[in-house]
Amino acid sequence: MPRPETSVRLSDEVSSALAEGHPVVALESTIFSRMGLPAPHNQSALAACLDSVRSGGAVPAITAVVDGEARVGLDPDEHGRILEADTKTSRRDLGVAIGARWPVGATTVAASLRLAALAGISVFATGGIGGAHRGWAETGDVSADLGALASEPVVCVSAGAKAFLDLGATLERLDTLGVPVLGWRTDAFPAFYSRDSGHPVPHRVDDLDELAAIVGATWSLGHPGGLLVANPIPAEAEIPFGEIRPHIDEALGSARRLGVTGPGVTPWVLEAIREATFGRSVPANLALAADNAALAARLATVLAESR
Ligand code: PSU
Ligand code: MN
Repeated sequence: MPRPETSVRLSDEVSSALAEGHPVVALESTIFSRMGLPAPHNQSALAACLDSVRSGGAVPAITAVVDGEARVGLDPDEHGRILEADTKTSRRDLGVAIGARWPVGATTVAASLRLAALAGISVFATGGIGGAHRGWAETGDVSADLGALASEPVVCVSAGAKAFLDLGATLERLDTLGVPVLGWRTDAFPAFYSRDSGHPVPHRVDDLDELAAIVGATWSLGHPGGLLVANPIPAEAEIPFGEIRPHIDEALGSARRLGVTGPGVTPWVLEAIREATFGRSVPANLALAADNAALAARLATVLAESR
């Protein structure tokens, strides 16, 4: 069967920014949905990320499926659709979401990287990527985010990976897949709420021009996929790993006992951590997401200038 033309709808703002060579930063939508953060914090996170991208001089492009249409860049009156969304859409689900005309599909990192690549956007920001879950050797639960990073030519800025993963195995898998992992002003791979997971990053970068040069050099060598920029949570918002780790262990233990598996694990564990930290995990989550969006905007600006 002949493949039909790719159809991803870009907002007017995103489409003119790209045409004029202005910096654009793609954002996912799962973290802004009810599955990422409870209301009203999801709305605050969305506002903070949009604001960070704009303050950094770039145009934000939220990715999602809305009324069966793949979208890059949403109008403000559509933001409510994302905040209310309860259908997680990974890269494998995109064709289903469009073909079966889902009302709303909140895109994960994997799906967002695909839509960003189709739109021609080269910088993306999120909170933390998915990766190899603890016990992945038995369950096989390794996020499609990793495969997408390996094949979609987009730089992903994140605060490392989700804190409750097997971060050592996640880094090993990124190595196997050939994804460059760059620690932004850090030697340690961050663990979302915490600046140091205990695992080193393969490379540290301290300077924005150098970061842009590394991205340029990587792509000039024909690297088919993306790069991961690991940006630790701002120090003032951090919950140290030693402090959050027992809560993570507890949350994962109860998820297992209750039979929560697969894509359901993340929303469930995030909520359990929020309760265990008396809500402290929420401002931490907001701070790191906004900081990633700000760094992504600065990188997109330097990359746009160098083109
Ligand atoms: N990290 C968070 N909250 C989230 C996610 C990550 O703190 O909601 C989402 C992102 O959209 C990420 C997805 O791409 O979870 C990965 O899910 P899975 O492990 O099911 O692939
Ligand atoms: Mn999974």
